[in-house]
Amino acid sequence: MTAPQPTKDDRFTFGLWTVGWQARDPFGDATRPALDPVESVHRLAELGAHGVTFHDDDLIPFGSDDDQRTKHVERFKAALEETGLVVPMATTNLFTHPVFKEGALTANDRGVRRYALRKVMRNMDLAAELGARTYVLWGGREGAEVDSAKDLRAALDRYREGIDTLARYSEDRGYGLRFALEPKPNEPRGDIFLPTIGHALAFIATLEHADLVGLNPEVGHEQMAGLNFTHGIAQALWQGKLFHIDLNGQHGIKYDQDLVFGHGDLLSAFATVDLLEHGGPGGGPAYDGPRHFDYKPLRTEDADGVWASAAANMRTYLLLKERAAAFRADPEVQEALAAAQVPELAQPTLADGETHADLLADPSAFEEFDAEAAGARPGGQVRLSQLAVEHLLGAR
Ligand SMILES: [Mn+2]
Repeated sequence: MTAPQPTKDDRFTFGLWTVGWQARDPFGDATRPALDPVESVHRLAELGAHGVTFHDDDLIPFGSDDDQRTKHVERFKAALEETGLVVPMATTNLFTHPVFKEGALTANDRGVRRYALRKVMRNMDLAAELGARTYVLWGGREGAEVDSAKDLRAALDRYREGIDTLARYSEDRGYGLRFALEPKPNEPRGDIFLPTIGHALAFIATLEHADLVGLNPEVGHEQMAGLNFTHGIAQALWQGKLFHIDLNGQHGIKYDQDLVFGHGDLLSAFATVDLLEHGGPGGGPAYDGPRHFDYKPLRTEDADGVWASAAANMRTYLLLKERAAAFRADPEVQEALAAAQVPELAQPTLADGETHADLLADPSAFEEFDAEAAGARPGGQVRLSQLAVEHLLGAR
């Protein structure tokens, strides 16, 4: 099989912190040297990426003075100009420095909360300058290990206050940013606030600037909670809230693995790509934003392995995109979908203008309805599942 080559049109993007991860973990030291963000920009461009994303501290080391900051930013801008890479998204590191050990926007300490807001606003200025459209907020330290050490409802009040303040700042400055909350159930905190897509969607509905706030769901984060990622992003799409996406791989309920996309639950990855590429109107794309990879090259890999793993994310996505297109174009799949009555779900349950009184007056809906026959009808689900597996395996 000839491998599809990524191009900028595929809109693949990577966080500087992904390829730049030095593979320090809670039990071991770094296994790779630090990577210059400028080198990452060039290498990712050569591999066919469309853009890069960053936390403030990925680009400008924490504690840099203004002169150093300007130099880091200017070098980065020059690399973007040379390669044509764009910065569609940026985010803030509100988790590494000890100041955030008890939280950032929801820290008990008001001074820490005010400092966190300023740190975000400062990087929003840079994000807007670099042309970013989306600002991600992952609240890795917004949570607790000790329930009695946090007033949970006050924490949600402060979270809401923080997000609304940042949204107002973007509007008042004319930045036009949209904010994307990234749910995660745990790690590094024992329990993180807004742990799943569902919690975050419910929270967003309470915001003053709810229209400017959506989600950045990550494959592994939902799967760490035992949830179906594809179902989660489908609901986010349904509510118009899939503002960004973090693609990676995860093997079920355990620590956050951040594997290469598709290197965890491959069938789920197939369903995700099928939804993104074919879940929209007329079978077209359901999502037109960047395909962003938030993964970590395995700790066992050297520098060459880092770039091979970056390429693997894009290649896997494109292969799954090919497989999903073949699945959708297969007449037997179409027939199996019809046999399983999948298209029928798009038909409203009540007829146009029909009321509950009309439903009560319709004997075919109840009195004459043959529940035994409907209960005995074959589902055809396994056939669909096997067709997907066979397309994935290249057997069709
Ligand atoms: Mn992750």
